Amino acid sequence: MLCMIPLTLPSPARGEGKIRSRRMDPKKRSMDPAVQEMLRQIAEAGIETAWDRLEAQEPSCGFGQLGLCCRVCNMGPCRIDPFGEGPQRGVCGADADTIIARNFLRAVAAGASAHSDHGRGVAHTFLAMARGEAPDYGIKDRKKLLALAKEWGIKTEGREDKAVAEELGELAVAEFGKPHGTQRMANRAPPPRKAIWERLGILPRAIDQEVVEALHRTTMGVDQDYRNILRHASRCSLADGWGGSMIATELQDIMFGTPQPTRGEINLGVLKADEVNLVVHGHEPLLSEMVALASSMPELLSEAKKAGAKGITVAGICCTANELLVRHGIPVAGNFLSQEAAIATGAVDLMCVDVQCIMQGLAELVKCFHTKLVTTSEKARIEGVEHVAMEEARALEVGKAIVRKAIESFKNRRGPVHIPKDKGEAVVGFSHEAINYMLGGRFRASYRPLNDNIINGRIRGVAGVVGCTNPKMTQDLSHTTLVRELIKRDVLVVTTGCAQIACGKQGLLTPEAAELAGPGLREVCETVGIPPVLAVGSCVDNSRVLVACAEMVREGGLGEDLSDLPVAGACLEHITEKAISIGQYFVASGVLVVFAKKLFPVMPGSKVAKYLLEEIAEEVGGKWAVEDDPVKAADLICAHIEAKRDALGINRERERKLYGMEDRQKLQV
Ligand code: BF8
Ligand code: SF4
Repeated sequence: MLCMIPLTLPSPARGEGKIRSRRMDPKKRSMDPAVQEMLRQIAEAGIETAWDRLEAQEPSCGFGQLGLCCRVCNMGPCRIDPFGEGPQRGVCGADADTIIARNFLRAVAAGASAHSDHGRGVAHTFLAMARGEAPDYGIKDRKKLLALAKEWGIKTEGREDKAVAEELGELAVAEFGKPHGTQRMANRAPPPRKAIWERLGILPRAIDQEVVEALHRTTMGVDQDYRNILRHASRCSLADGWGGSMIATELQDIMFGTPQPTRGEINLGVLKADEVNLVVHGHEPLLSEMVALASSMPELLSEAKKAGAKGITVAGICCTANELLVRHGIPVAGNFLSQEAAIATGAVDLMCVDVQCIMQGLAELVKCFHTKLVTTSEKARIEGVEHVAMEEARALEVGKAIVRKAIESFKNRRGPVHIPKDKGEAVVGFSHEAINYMLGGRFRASYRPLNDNIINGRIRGVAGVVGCTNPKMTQDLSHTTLVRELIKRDVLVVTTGCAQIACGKQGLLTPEAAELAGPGLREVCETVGIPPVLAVGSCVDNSRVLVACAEMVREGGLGEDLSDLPVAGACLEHITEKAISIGQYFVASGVLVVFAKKLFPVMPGSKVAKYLLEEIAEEVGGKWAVEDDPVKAADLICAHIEAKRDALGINRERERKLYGMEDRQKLQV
């Protein structure tokens, strides 16, 4: 029996959870054998998980799922009958499309806020570092500092690095709330793309302004033209992708190092029975970098040994994990749906969380184990959970205090732990710079060889497979099925977020996975020594994918704009509003984006659906597509990629080759 302390959840939910857990086949809940193993343990102990809570919520509200529920004012809540029999307008007169579009824009605004507030936090710490007010942080990638400074018109010659960084930090902080002008990072987009944004009036201004305007427009009685509302969704999301997220990525690289290919291990098997296990969970690397640093300090290692542990293992969950993995090869315990399973191993001595994707259910769950849960961000506290405030002026000290708490907690272990053996090897850290270098040949880093291999057809195109793991789907199944299909068809995959962790668990992030790729992609991977699935980082690192796409255009031979490229994106297990923002900024950047049909919060057949799935392409070149089946999603992506190749005129070579042997033999007959 795992659970030593009675849960405080209402008994019906708990009791039902227990019965359901026993009934529900763990294989339907997750394809990850480690999570399946833990789900069996959890069911035995009668502990509830996100899957049980989902079942308790079912059937999910159909109005909400289709975006038809409006609660923006107190004449409502109002809902539109999707079958046309009940009310077709809210009290204010809003119709279905206005309501769906408003909900969609609000999701984008919330998602953009999450990424961008993370970015703002990084920018503030960066500025404090430059001013000497955050002494534990420094400049790890000087080259990137100087390159970004130059890009932003900051004088670098004859100046101290810290002076350059201070000016850069001030400009970065200003990107969030400057009264005039547009996002500096948007200048990285190819000129025709920027021209489209300018023409449509969606070139993003200050990030805060786009979010505030989104909330204003969607209050009762303001914007009532779904197209106009959704154009602002584009603008707001662009402030995320080409603004807040990109700033987060760039400044984190300067402070913590730009990822380079490095080895790592992924899944619950990274936890160690005889070591202090400290799990960092959330999204911001600011504190977890310090925790990781502290865990390797001799004084703390000797304290751990005195407590009877062989060492200290720091492992990550969610995007904090991805940040540490791609920069330092620090192991990953799991993705979003693994967070409860990690605690249920009984081997996690402390879980330290920052912001985003942290289940409140953890606070109850840890009561069943010795695990100590600690919140660290003023923005994200949990009732009843100890708070250790992150302070940038004494960050390493805070990191050390957290490691000491983990060591203390290790002493309270209550008997045998249950750690699944599963873990996947991975080679990760394919930043734009690393791709440039790896694929760029021996003499000069460039995207030329990547472009050439796309043009010659060995690589058909590039697809981003990104995002969450949703308990409404079997964990990891859609992501990894899609990835396997794509690489089999010679499509190079780049991945971020929980999808990246899903791929890592299954060994898809190794060079050996090239065996699963089609002959063209395999040849390229084996020649260069890269995996067919490139791990790019966290969800804010989707900005790296934008930069890589812009670089492919700049390199030449694949068109003039991002929308000309044979590329696409997919997120088939999405949960968060952040994923909607990411999807929208890729669409507005000219890319096809595929989401699961059953998770897409837009009523099929509505005008909003028609706009997002079709008409928007006439404006921005990109569009959404919806598909639940990952194999069919691969079909969609490949058809799109081939259509782009046709338009570029680079499929001619292949057609001539196809005409070769067989047709000649026929002619001879
Ligand atoms: O930002 S992929 S579940 S962890 S939201 Fe959350 Fe989704 Fe995972 Fe990272 Ni991204
Ligand atoms: Fe209802 Fe209109 Fe108020 Fe929404 S804004 S809750 S549709 S009255």
